[in-house]
Amino acid sequence: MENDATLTEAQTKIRACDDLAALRAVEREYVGKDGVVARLLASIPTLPSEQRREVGQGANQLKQAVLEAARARESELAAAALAAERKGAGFDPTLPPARVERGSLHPVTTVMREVEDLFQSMGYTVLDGPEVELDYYNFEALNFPPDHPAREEYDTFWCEGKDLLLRTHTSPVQIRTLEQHAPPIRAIVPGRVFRHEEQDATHEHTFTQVEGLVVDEGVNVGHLTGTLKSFLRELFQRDLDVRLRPGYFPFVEPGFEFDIRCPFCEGGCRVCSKTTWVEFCGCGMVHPNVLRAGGVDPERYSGFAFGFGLDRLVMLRYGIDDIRHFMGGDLRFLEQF
Ligand code: FA5
Repeated sequence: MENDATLTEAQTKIRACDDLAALRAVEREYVGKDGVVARLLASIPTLPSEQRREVGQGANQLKQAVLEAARARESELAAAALAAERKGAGFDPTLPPARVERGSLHPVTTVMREVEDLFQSMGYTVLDGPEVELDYYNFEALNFPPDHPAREEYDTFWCEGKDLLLRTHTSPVQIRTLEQHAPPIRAIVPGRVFRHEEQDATHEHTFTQVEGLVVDEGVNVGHLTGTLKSFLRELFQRDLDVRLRPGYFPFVEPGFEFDIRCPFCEGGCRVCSKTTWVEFCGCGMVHPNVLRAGGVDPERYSGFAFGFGLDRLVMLRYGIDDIRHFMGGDLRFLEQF
């Protein structure tokens, strides 16, 4: 009963408000920190226990009703303000709308999508894997036993507990893919990787790699080089000279470094450090131990894998001289794409 009278009083005051500031003041008076409702709730502990429940419920109902009335008045005020603005001389419906700023795709995203499209057109599936990875997938199942010196080449960000880490490459998804899919497998895995490295013009602590994995009967090195050459031809729209050098990665045997002839020069430039060759990726034939770790019989199946750094490819593509631009957040850089 008492609350009914309070509510009627509040509703009258609310309806009388002509602007938002007045409305907020009435709201505070009733439902604010020291308002009517707060005082009602604070009185509960002093009441006889049989009255407490009723008073509590009453206070909450009062609060809801006041808030509802305030919202309704707020809508009325907003509608009235709009109507007034439209009537006034200041409103010109023929003016163009305010310009909406539109962003653009990051160059790494653009090239990533192109790479995905190219591989999909060659029958590859695009897969994904976790960025926070287990030691098992990042190293052990890839044939890096504990304390193997090759682990040192991947300056790892460890999570607490030593079993979890930020993946240092996309290769752990090789094992995850072998575990989940039976051959024939033809997949690429683009994704972010992390290394605790000194940053410079070509090294970031967070960068993007694209892993490739093909496993089937009778796969050989010719398939590996043919695939990478076709991919690069499509990407650069011309044939580039390539070369294979021996390279060591515990999860491939034999392992190679795959270089491409510098797309920018003939006699040597800054991009290729005057050598005319640019390192493109690490690759090789999937090691039998890796196939076994993924539950695939190496007597029957063979495969190739490669992993390239997408950021460096994007740098080559657009002639970008410093990898740090990618995550620098400088709009003068980003707006050029
Ligand atoms: C690897 O990460 C192997 N997982 C690649 C691989 C896959 C080999 C499958 C065999 C089979 P590597 O550490 O060389 O290899 O890195 C591969 C590419 O990532 C490099 O060629 C380079 O383009 C890029 N990369 C490496 N470190 C950085 C860095 N700090 N910043 C930017 N790009 C980097």
